[in-house]
Amino acid sequence: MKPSRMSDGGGISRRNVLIAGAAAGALSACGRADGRAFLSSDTHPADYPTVQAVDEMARLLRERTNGRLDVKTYAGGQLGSERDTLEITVFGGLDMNRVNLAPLNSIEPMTTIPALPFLFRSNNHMRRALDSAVGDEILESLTRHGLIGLCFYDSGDRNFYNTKRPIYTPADMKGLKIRVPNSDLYIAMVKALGADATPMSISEVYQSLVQGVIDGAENNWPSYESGRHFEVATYYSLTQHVIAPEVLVMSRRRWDKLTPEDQAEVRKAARESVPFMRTLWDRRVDAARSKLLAAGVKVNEITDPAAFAAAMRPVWDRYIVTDDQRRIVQQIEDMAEAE
Ligand code: GTR
Repeated sequence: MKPSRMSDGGGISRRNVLIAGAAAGALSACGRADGRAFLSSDTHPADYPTVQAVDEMARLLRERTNGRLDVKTYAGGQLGSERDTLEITVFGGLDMNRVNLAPLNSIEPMTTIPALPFLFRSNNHMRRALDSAVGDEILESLTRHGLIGLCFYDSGDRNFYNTKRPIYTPADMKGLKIRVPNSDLYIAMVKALGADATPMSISEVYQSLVQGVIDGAENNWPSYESGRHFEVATYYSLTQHVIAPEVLVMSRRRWDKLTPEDQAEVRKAARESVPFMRTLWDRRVDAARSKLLAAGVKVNEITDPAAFAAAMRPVWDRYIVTDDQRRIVQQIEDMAEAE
């Protein structure tokens, strides 16, 4: 496999070194007797389910270790984009990071699996698959890149939204400039529908929509709402093309310094924050949807989901190339959606 930008330790920008320095300063300021709270990053605001779930994990850790283990999250993208903060996490400037799988796609092929278009048949199917050995194997694949995969969180289904028109068929996508996360897989998905793909960090999307640099993007209801993208891009079309999860990772450098007992505590608390997150997530999706419908967002179902699936299918062949990937994809497809 090609060495990744992150795992080979190359390409770390001066800006990231500065951020890491600031992060380390913040860490020592936390001042625990035995060291410090784990410092974590999240692009979402403090009230978002991913941030709340890591807060719940922190609460469990404090409770079980008498406050010896703790997590402090810097929310709202304060420490930088997902791609930049992941790089910092790999070399140990940050202890933990909650990101989507998209920015990991370029470093580890196994992470592209859950981001394949129309792979999961429902949110339930995604939850079942990732709760099984399949999920463990994908998390484990991160270890060779300097990251410990602790757990997956929900991210619901992603839908296209834009400033121009409702999307009913793949032909309606033609010529639209669509923002995607920094992932070749996402670029290929959007191109397969005949649109232009513009990768950028989510923090730049609102301004880019206002300025007309892009016509639209794709995301779940809660991100469409919390980033205020709906104020500008008022057409939200329910393509549900991807149900890729979020992931919580820890820096392997920090992990290796923990005792096996503390590692077990961290894993356990992370896993136990998952059902908590799912409850918050379901509520948040409902709340975001109701709020945006009331705000006048123009929502539409797509005419023929199979047409979108067929147009995006070549992406599978391009990104599913190893035997391990094929085996996992097959296991997911064979899995029933519910017990
Ligand atoms: C959100 C996800 C973020 C980020 C964002 C994006 O759904 O929660 O972690 O990946 O999408 O599109 O950049």
